Amino acid sequence: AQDCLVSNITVKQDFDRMRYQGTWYAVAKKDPVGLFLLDNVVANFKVEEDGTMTATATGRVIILNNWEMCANMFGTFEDTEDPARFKMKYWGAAAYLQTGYDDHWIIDTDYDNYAIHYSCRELNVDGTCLDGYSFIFSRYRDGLRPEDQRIVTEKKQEICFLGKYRRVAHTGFCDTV
Ligand code: FEN
Repeated sequence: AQDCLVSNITVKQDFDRMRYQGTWYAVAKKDPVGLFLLDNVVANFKVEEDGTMTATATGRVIILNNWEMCANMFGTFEDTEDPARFKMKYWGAAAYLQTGYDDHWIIDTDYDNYAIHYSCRELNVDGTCLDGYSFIFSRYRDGLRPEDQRIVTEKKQEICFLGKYRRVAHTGFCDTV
């Protein structure tokens, strides 16, 4: 999708939600407009007994008066015709956290090392993404293996977010939750 049309973005073929389960550490993210998770982002995916995919995520946020908190977020995923494209309903454990309903696409993953997630919230009239966010996840806190970095850079380019990512620090701030 080098034309940057959201409708031309390809996702992981035959996405296997069972193999995607467990802990993923965010190593980089592209932020959307508005409130989001700052850093120390860790997600945990699960497939429920009825087959529904769910996830929890934690991350550092700064609320009023510069108060640092760990946000505990929950997501449930609605299936679509494409196994790698979901709609995610999300909400926070605390009432001050925003709720939402976003696209949640798995662009690529090898299940054991890396994953590239993508969400476009708003389209431009030309079909490119006006407001979206993306996470690069690793199974390991320390980051991606060099061989995965090459794939990830390629995919960042395909989703037209190359150069828009920031590294996600893991300082242990949310480790006690
Ligand atoms: C994802 C992994 C799978 C599970 C979920 C994910 C998405 C999380 C989102 C979090 C949004 C956070 C917000 C924070 C907020 C993809 C990681 C669920 C989309 C919106 C503040 C900050 C300051 C304040 C109030 C609220 O609301 N932050 O004063």
